[in-house]
Amino acid sequence: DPREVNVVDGPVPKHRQLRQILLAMVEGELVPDAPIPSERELVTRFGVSRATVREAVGRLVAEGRLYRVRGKGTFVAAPKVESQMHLASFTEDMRRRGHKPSTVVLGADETVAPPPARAALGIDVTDRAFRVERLRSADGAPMAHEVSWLPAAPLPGMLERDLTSSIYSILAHDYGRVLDSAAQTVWAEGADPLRARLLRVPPAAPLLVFRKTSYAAGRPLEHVTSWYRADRYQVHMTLDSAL
Ligand code: 16G
Repeated sequence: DPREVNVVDGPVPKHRQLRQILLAMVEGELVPDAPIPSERELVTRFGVSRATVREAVGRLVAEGRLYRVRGKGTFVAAPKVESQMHLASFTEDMRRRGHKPSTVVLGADETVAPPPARAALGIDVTDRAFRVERLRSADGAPMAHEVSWLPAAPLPGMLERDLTSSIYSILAHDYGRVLDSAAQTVWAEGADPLRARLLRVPPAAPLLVFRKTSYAAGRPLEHVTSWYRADRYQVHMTLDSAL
C-alpha cells in the first residue's frame, strides 16, 4: 500500500523515492484520468519540498505516465498499454497492467525451422522445431500477432499443452526452464493486409515489431517475432550511461 510507504533520508534521492510511490499509485489505486494528489498535499503527506514533488511528477509526465491540464492539475495517463523493457510474458505483462489477456492459437506445428530461427536456436536442419502462431488480445481487442519458434528436442509434448495460456509458465512449470535473458531487436512496420485484418487495424497501420531470442541458463529456447499495434502499445526503458 503506497500510503504506508514514506520518503526517507538516505542514498536514494527523494524525488526518485517519490516517483516510485506515485508510480505505485498510478499502477494501483488510481484509474486513468484520475487526478493525482495536489502538489501541496504531496508536500505535506511525504514531508518533502515542492522542488522534490515537481521533479518526481515532472519525470512521470515526461515518461507519459501522467499528464497535466493547465489550471486543473495532474492526471493519470493510460491511453496505451505500456511495457517495461524486461523479459515478461504477454500474459503476465497484461495482467500486471490491469488488462485481461486472451489468446487464439492460429497454428501449432512440429516442422523444420527456417534458417534464421535455426541459427538463433542453435539447431540444424535435421532438428525438429515447434512453430506456434498466436493472436494475443487485451480486454478482448487484438494487441499482437506472434510467431514463436522453439526447439522440439528439449520440450517433448509441448504442442499438447494449452497454448492459449502462457508459454513462459508452461516452460517453467512443465519443463523447469525459466527464461532469464534475451536479445531483442525492435523496428516499425506498416501492417500488411493479412495482419491488418487479424489485428483489426487499417492496412498499413503502424505496428511495433519485436524479434527476440530468449535463453534459459544460456541455452536458446525461443525465437519470437511479435507484431504489436502501435496505437495500443508502448515500451518504456530506463537508460544508464555506458561507462
Ligand atoms: C511477449 C513476448 C514474446 C513471448 C510472449 C510469451 C515481447 C515483445 N514479446 O509477447 O516474445 O513469447 O510474451 O507470452 O516481449 P506468454 O508466456 O503469455 O505465452
